[in-house]
Amino acid sequence: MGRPNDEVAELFQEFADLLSITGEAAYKVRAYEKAARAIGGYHEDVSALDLKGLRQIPNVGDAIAKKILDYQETGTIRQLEAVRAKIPAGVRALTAIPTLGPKKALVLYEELGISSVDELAEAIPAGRLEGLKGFGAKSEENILHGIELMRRAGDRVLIDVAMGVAEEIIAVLSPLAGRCEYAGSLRRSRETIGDVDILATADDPGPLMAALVALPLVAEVIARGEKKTSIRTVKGLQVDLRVVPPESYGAALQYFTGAKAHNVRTREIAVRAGLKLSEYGLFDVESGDLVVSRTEEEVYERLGLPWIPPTLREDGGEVDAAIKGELPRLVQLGDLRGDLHSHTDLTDGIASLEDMVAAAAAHGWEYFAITDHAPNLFMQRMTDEKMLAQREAAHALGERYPDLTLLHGTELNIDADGEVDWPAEFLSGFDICVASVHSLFTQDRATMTRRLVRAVENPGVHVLGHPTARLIGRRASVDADWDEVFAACARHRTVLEIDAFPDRLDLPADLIRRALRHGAKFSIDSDAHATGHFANLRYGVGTAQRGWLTPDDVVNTWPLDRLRAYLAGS
Ligand code: DGT
Ligand code: CA
Ligand code: CA
Ligand code: ZN
Repeated sequence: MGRPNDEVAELFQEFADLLSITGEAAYKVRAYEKAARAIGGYHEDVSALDLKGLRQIPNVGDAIAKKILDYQETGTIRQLEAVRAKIPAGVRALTAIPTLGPKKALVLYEELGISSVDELAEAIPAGRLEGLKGFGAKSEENILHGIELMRRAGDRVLIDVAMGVAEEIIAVLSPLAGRCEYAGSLRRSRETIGDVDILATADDPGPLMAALVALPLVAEVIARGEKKTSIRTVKGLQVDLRVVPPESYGAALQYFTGAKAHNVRTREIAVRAGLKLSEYGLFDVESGDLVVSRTEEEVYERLGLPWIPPTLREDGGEVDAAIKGELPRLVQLGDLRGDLHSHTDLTDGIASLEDMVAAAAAHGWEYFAITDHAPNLFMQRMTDEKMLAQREAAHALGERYPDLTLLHGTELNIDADGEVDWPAEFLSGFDICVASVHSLFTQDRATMTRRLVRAVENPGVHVLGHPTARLIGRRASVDADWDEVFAACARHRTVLEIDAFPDRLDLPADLIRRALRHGAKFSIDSDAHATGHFANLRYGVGTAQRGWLTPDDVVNTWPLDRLRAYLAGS
């Protein structure tokens, strides 16, 4: 995805948000939101398209295309600037608080002059909202809880944002460096990233540091030195660049990959062997001589360990497993043969069935499931007729791709009691059914557990989609007795999804490990709503690795026959 597309998408999303705050008609707001998503997911660089080219983008008509031309010429959109002048940025930030919509944000601003999240967080306990129309005690409590959730996510960013920054920097620095890689939490594939750590080798660090601070994405140079330079990007993300001599690269990479707790364990092993491990190398304590440090493999080997994959380095038993020679052969991106969850523009996707299938074929998948939303997600307006027509179209389309098996499926909605949209007979017409929670996220644990288990037990349900329903930094995970849910999954051969969307990564890694102990199986799915979303699978794989999964645990690494046989037993 090109950066200009992201930038333009962000402008239209902001425009939509501001229009909804000013009370603009919902259909108009939605039109801009849809356009924003379509632009973000479009394969061509929008900053290089003319009016005709822009009109080719789904959901982009004349009016929106002209606004993009305006952006190409001026770097902004006139109409957006006009509403920006009326609504302070902090008011828009209020709408990011879960449960606080645009109408309420405007009331808070107009009645109380509140124009930031911090002001609101102070105003509620001070009683300033009392008597304000539309704000009861319950809604105040919900707002405070929402603010808490946002703050806990803190200044950390989602992994795809950090990855985009890291890759852009590495692309520029690589030609000037011997080696250049990202380390830290990004290399460990944590779900959120505090800052980006980049490590490079060079005999003279000067040119690398100069290239970093000269990048257009740099908003501020925090510190500039010989060994380390730190910058802050225009979006507020910190990047630390460390440059080391080639001969200490392995030790430095090991050190700066972390996690801290893993480093403590490896350092203890070194100490017991009469060695000292630091970011500069592995040294003999007595003589002070450098033992090794050029590669990570050498460092681990000298400690008597096999190389440990970064995604396991959290002091979660990986060092003991390494000592015993019991590290898992982790699932890799290249092991995946297909994708079991995707959407088209029949519901909330932005690409047509034809485009999604063409992209899946180009990706080299052996099988690919289209799983548009089922009718109970009312805003998607699905009907039996539309679904059956799509199935026909998919079958016809499948003929064109002899190497790809198209699976026609759906994403069902798990209702309050664990029932799904259609009866068994209709479900049996699908090749695959994903079932997910899309409503009533706050049921108590016992009710939610019963609800999920019921869905898992349904013979027509093959995959439990984004099982915790969390949205990172925006919505907490549902509360359930997960051991009961996972045991049911293993018993009924219902696959647990690892949804690869960067704001979901659901199941999370800790629950994956728990589910693994119950013998459950997993699928790493893109949940793609655009052709560009297949790229997110790398984060799903990273999460699966953090859950210690091997290819055998992940059903979409299996040949289709094996997958079908497993699902048939559910
Ligand atoms: P983040 O940035 O919060 O997402 O997480 P990390 O793990 O990237 O943490 P960061 O950026 O503070 O440091 C990068 C790595 O450097 C960290 O994973 C381990 C290593 N490191 C940093 N400070 C220390 C330390 O005081 N002791 C040890 N043993 N390692 C450290
Ligand atoms: Ca970091
Ligand atoms: Ca750092
Ligand atoms: Zn869903």
